Amino acid sequence: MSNAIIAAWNMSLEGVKAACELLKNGGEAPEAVKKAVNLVEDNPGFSSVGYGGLPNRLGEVELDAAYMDGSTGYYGGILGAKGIANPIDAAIKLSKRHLNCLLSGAGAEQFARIEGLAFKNMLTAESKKKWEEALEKEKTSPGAYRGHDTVCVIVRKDKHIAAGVSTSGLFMKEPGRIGDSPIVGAGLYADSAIGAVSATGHGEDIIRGCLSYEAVRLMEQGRSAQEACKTALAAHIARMKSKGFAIKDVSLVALGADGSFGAATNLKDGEFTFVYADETHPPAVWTISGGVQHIAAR
Ligand code: SD4
Repeated sequence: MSNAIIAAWNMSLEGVKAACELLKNGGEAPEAVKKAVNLVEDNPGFSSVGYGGLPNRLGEVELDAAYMDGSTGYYGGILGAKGIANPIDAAIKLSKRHLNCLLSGAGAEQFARIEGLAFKNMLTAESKKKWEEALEKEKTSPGAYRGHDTVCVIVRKDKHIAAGVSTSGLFMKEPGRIGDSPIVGAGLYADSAIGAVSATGHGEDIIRGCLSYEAVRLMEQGRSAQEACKTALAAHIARMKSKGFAIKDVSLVALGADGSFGAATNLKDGEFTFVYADETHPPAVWTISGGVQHIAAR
């Protein structure tokens, strides 16, 4: 099966390019996930992930990240950790463990220290400024801030599929709030025999639908990556609507073991971007138009 990478949001483009090079030079799927995610984490221009991430209400950058290996079923993740320069590195290291592989807060930080991972102050002057402005704005218009986006990367190298995510979560979140990203089945799910899916958007609504697992389950029943994403999201929207509420922003990206890829969103046409690359498609930004139905190159 051919190699491929899909990643949420156009901020992943440089990371995907670097990960493609790595695969071409003999690198394996986990290293490619790490590479693509690290480049986003390290870039303070991407204010929703890693260094320069958007802070919580107290002005602290709390990081969520996870990694799942589709061949072993092992996963690792950190929840609400502070100061770990590359949260995905901690998640990948934790994924070598059978138990104690999902660590929160101080425990995750202690693990990262023992492993010798780098620490730094993740709050840049720019993200501090955004936080101060949000506090100011809130005095007149509560909740008038936007900002989130998770780097979600799925790599298929031969028959091996792996997925990784990293985020600072929702801007101005309550301290201690955890989103979908480090929750296996919600923020990501990978099975090399079937495929992998990863989610971005309002974590609470993604968790409600166990959306990454649900889309992988649909792939197992024979749907392509695209059909699985579209069906899982549409069914979740309908189910929540029947309970009386509209879910907020949710987007999915997927790779199938059958060579398919797909994405779905409930954002407006063109608002959700993702990066895709395989042996015949060089790394490029794509978008969705026509609801969750059509994917067009951009
Ligand atoms: C969260 N899902 O913490 C993350 C944020 C995100 O696009 O992906 N936003 O809920």
